[in-house]
Amino acid sequence: MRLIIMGPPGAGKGTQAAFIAERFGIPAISTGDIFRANVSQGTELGVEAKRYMDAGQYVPDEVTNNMVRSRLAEDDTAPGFLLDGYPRTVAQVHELDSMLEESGRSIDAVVVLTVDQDEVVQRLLQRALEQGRADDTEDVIRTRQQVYADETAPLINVYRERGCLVEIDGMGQVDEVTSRIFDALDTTKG
Ligand code: B4P
Repeated sequence: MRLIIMGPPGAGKGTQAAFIAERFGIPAISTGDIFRANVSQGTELGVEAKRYMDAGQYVPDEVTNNMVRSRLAEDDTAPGFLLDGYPRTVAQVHELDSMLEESGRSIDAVVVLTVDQDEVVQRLLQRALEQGRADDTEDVIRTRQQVYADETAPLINVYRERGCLVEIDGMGQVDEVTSRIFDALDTTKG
């Protein structure tokens, strides 16, 4: 399975990505996690990414695309992969298309989690208490939501037109959402 999971900040992408990856035996590749790992290791990439992440803005496409290109070249992606949080812009969609075309691969399904905006702000404020992420303050969360609406929401139509969109209600308990995703993906696989 080659999958993408999308949704606004706090929709539960990272949470559900772990379950999907385990179920299908594929790596979950989270661009947010890779950036955070670089930030905590103080790499050049981390220093650059941190400036954008702390402000709730997207890291420039070129930086993100190069990072994903080298990750998708690793051997563990041969049986499939789940991209969590990538692509996030139309330019990233085009770049991903060419990366996949070069390696003779394609995406099977794009899972989109739909959620209530105010509810997810509460989730993220709760995460701020538990994990202390720098981009989980209320102001930055609202900025991230706006950036998502402007830059990423239009991608839903791109994948709908390609016939691979799987829309999932992301509200409710974590395990309820997981079941909805598994049911939908089982149907998709036929
Ligand atoms: P991400 O790490 O992708 O951040 P996110 O949108 O907050 O999603 P995350 O996966 O962490 O949270 P989730 O919804 O699972 O990106 C962070 C930043 O990195 C971006 O703002 C950007 O700067 C940069 N970046 C990443 N990718 C990029 C790209 N492609 N291009 C440019 N820049 C990029 O979960 C949120 C919380 O909700 C968790 O605490 C979870 O426990 C909780 N939760 C989940 N499901 C729940 C449920 N059903 N009920 C209650 N709580 C739930």
